[in-house]
Amino acid sequence: MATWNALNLQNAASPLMEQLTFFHDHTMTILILIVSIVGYNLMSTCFNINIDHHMLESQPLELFWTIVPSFVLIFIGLPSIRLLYLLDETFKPAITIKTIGHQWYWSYEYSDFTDIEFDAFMEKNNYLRLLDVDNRTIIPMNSQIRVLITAADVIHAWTVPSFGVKADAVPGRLNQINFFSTRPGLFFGQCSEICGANHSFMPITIESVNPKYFINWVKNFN
Ligand SMILES: [Cu+2]
Repeated sequence: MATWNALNLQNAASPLMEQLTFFHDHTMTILILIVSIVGYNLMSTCFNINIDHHMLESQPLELFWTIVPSFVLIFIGLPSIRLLYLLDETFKPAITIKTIGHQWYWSYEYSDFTDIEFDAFMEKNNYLRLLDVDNRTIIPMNSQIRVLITAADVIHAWTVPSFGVKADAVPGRLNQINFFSTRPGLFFGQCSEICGANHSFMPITIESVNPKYFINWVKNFN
C-alpha cells in the first residue's frame, strides 16, 4: 500500500538510526532553505526584478555569500563526520552473528557460543511479499549485536534500514557492522548490491525478541 510514509525513512529501531533520521531532517531543512533563496534570486534576475547597481561588483556582498556557505558546510560536515565514526564504533557486543551471501540466499552462523547454522531462503506465497524468509534471524532486543558479513560467490550487501546498517558482502573479505535493537518486532531488509538474476529474492528478516526468549530459542535449536 502506497502511503506518504513511502517518502520518508523507515521508523528507527536503533539509536543510531534515530540519529541518522535527525541528521537527514537537519540536512533537508538547510537544503530547502538554500533552494528557496537561490531559486528566488535566480527568478528575480530572470525577470529583471530586484537588480540594481548595489548588487554588481559589490565586495562586501561577495564576502558575505562566500563566508555564509562555508559556515553552512561546517554545520552539515561536523555532525556528518560524528555520525560516520559513531556508526563504525564497536561497542562490547553481546552476540556476534556471521552472515554469508550466496546466489541467492543468506546463511547465518551464531558461532561465538552456539553451533547454530542455517540458510534463509525467501518465503514464497507469503503476504509479506519479497520480504519474509523461511528461517528468520533471531536477535535479542536491548543488546549490542555485531554482524560479520561475507559472501561465497559474488558481491552482495546486507542491509536493515530500521537499524541503520548496510555493508557489502565481499568474497574473501570480512566486513563488520553493529547495532542495538531498541524494540521487539520484525525488521526487513533486502540485498543491496546487484548480484544476479534473483537479486530481488534474497531478503533479510530480523526478529527482535526478548533476551529470555532468545536464550530459549538457542537452547531449543536443533
Ligand atoms: Cu543482490
